[in-house]
Amino acid sequence: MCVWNIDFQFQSVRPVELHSAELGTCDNDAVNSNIDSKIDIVGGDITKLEVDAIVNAANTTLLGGGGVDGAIHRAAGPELLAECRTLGGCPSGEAKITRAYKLPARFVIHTVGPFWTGGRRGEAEVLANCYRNSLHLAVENSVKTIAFPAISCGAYRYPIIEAAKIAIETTREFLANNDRIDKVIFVVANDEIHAAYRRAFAC
Ligand code: AR6
Repeated sequence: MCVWNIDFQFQSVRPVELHSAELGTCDNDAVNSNIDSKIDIVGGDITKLEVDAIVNAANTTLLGGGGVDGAIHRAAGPELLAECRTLGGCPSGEAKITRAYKLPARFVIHTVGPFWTGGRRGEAEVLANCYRNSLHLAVENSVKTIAFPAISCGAYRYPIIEAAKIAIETTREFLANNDRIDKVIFVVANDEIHAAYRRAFAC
């Protein structure tokens, strides 16, 4: 049995009421407990995090948008858009990396989640690829600490419980096969998403 304490720091420019951390238990073995010690779930604004890389839930143009994409571009400044213009867009499920300019992070990894259309168009695989490809790109760039927003859970309308399962499962699988990432932080923007991640994390 493994036990963990979900690390819960709340820092947000738009405060949302979130419940305090809970102690969870699961029936997984010691292998999972080592992997899970590298995963944190925190509430707040991803643009504030001092990590090696933050992940952007972008669109295929990589030229900015609303939601977390808009927040990242606003906080990073216009040089981010200038670098994104050189990248030629990004297909869904893939990832591209840029510098982070005025952000406290060193890099932004831009990935494009699937737009939810009912689940029969490979949305789950595309979403899993976002996490996988972002983590691979992180390793290629010597990133040790990385923060993800809830990709596709806003404008792209992915069901949150399913998306949280994919985020946690894909990340665990990656960390089980690769020891070059020290910390993966899932940044949750509200109570509903926090609850979904907490549930997915509890096996
Ligand atoms: N920090 C952390 N999470 C955030 C922040 C923030 N500052 N702002 C929003 N979220 P969304 P998507 C959460 O819509 O569904 C854009 O226009 C938000 O509450 O940003 O993948 C792109 O250009 C939600 O839980 O991304 C695309 O066109 C999560 O981030 C499209 O939206 C993702 O919501 C992508 O849609």
